[in-house]
Amino acid sequence: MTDLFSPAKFGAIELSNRVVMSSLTRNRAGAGNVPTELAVEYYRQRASCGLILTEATPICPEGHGYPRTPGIHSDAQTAGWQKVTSAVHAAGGKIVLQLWHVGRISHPDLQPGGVPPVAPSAIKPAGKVFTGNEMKEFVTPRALAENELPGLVQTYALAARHAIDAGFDGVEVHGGNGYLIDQFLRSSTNRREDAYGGSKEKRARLLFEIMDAVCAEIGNDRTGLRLSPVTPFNDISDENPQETFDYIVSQLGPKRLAFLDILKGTGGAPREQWVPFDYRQTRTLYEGNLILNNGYDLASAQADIAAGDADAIAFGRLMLANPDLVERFRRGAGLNEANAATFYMGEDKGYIDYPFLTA
Ligand code: 8OZ
Repeated sequence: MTDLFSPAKFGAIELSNRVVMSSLTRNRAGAGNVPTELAVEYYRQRASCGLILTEATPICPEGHGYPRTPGIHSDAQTAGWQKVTSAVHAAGGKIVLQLWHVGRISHPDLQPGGVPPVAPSAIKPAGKVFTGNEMKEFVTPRALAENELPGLVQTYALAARHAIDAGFDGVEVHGGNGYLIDQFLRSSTNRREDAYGGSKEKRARLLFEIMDAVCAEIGNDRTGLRLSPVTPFNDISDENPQETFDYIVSQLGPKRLAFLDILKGTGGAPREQWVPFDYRQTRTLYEGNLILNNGYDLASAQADIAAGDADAIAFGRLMLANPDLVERFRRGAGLNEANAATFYMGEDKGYIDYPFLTA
């Protein structure tokens, strides 16, 4: 029977179990946004899960919107990631790099040349952004011109190539959580009147071009995608999420990606506040390996795997706080609590010092 501890094959990537480490932003990169030795240790400690999805990693300088997020656009960053992938592989794990561009979720203080960030449309997000020193109001982004989009697509493909050069088993394109690709997908942030805005087909066009370019560069069997149909995180929404995302996932099947990774619900908000969305419909419409994420524990993860609703389950807080989560699950052992005060920024504390089981 398929259970959480059984192996899986996602395209060219072989997982020893179906416990996935979710992508987690930790804001601990070193100078030049290069992953540090601490990152090597952090990921090495978690190599016993079936698959590690790295923290979101900007594909270009304009893709940054938070301090100390490691990139994949310089040689030094690629070399830094190489140390991470070597350590994870030596420990028997698999690791995929999450490719990220924040779009409008940035600030001139975080942009090369101090210019406004880019987005599908010039719509300012509500709220504030941490620039490294202080919280500042978001600004109105600059709408990307249609003739800039082929270059953006190629930037994703180049970053995917750098990821393979750095030894990753594959990449996950970050198409969720209100960042650039999601800003194109969802109607509240995309008011374009060209071939990349308007109907769901046009809003999804950039995503499909990016997926095709990345697949052509590194292989569909090493390419995954993260989507989050209903999270309002980063001031985003869609007029009809079920229709938009049913269309998207039905078009993705034939691309034969390694996996699709869906963030259910709204991120941190309680289940009662989730915008209704039928994830079983996603399962039916998407022909391929499906990772589900958000708020799972051992029992609910086993239940969804046993019911065939997902092929693997991704854990965020639990993987953050329990480097040996798989072993703890196997034994039914107690779990460390995650300390939210050390999620973002800082150094080793709350990063590489969560204890393993001792016996
Ligand atoms: C939390 C803080 C900063 C970034 C995401 C990359 O939600 C993120 C993120 C989450 O995908």
